Amino acid sequence: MYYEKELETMPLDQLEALQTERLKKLASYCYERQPFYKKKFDELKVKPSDILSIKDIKKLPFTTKTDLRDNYPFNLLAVPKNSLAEIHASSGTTGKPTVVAYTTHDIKVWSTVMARAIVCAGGKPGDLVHNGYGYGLFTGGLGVHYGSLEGKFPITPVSSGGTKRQIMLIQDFQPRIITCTPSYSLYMAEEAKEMGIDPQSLSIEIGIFGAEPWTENMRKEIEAIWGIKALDIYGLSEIIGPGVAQECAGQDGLHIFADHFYPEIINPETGEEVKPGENGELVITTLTKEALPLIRYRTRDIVSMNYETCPHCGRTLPRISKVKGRTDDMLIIKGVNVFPSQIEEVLLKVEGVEPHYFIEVERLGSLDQMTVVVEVNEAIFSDEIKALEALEHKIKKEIESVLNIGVEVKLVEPKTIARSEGKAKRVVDKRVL
Ligand code: DLL
Repeated sequence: MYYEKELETMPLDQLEALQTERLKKLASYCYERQPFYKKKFDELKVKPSDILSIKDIKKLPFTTKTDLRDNYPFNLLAVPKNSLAEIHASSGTTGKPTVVAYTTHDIKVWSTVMARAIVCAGGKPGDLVHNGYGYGLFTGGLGVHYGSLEGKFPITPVSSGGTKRQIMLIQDFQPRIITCTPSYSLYMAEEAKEMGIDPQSLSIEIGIFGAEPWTENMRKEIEAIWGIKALDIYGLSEIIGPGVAQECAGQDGLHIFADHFYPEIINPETGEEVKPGENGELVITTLTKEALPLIRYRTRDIVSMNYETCPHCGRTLPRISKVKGRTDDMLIIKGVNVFPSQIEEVLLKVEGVEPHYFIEVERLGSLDQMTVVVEVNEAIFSDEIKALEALEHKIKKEIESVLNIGVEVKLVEPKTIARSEGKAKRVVDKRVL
């Protein structure tokens, strides 16, 4: 099933022609309406008329999160503030947030790509959506909301939190689709069990999970606990929100809606494009946005790209891999690059370990010390100390063989690690760097 069949299945040469046409328009649009881009183009001595094909995108400048911060709040707008429809802001961990703005046209694009995403995940018009993404400045809640209205999926705008109440509503309303972060879905399942309800007995068949990294092993856990198909959705506020890319039931990469969001994968150090299949930083150009279009935005997310037509669903829209990490959440421990996802992948293979963990990094003297804190299930926890120690040792060895550095592992009692209703915090870095 497709939402916009022609656009989702067009031959790649036609897609490229559409991207070229849109990029040419975009280059002029940004040059004329965003002084920030005029300045950048002029510095690089590139003019909109130099853009003759999508391949010429390489002539254009990159845009970074810092550029957005420097232009806070409205200096990057391409339209007057009074013609906006909606303004969001992405949570800044330090300093000011970054502003995300939409015209009515942009909201329509967002609604459409989100409707595509729900259909791509297996949604059929009429399916009830239980939306557990937070509403507010975070784009998760409203993005799914607009897509549901557009695609004619009745929606319950539950937002995040009030977990026991969410379970009651799922039981009573019987939605087919649930949307929330993968970590929140685990928390919900746990609360359901506490209420004496088996999550598998509930009506949910499809989960559309994203907004944070999650591994294949995490997917298996979630699918088993809920008895559902768990599909990955990717997006970021600066580009539009959720609905940039979506997995189909083939679970082999996320179809990126490349008629609206042009993807490039680059080596984050050199800025050069990497080959299909190689890992690199995802860079996105918004081909159709009006309020705040971005050219070659550096997402910092690490993915690889697959341009083959999907054998499962027939979409030609290229596929990005699951996000493997972020250039800025890569930990450098004792000089070795470590992504939290590598640790998650190992942990969730071990029998008796629960999908709740975090990674603590400290500096002891001049040495980095990484401790993986993970919950074990009741059965293991009530075992003898010896058995616990043996498990700790086993996990330590397995992580060390993947990372090639020494780590500490600390097993903790079930339900002692804080649960997340949104994006889970996996790393506590106590080093003063
Ligand atoms: O998280 C938008 C979103 C909402 C996507 C709901 C999917 C579902 P931000 O808060 O701006 O926007 O955070 C964007 O979150 O650059 C990634 O690092 C991360 N992220 C988003 N989706 C995924 C995913 C929303 N499926 C940042 N896998 C992005 C891994 C993801 N990381």
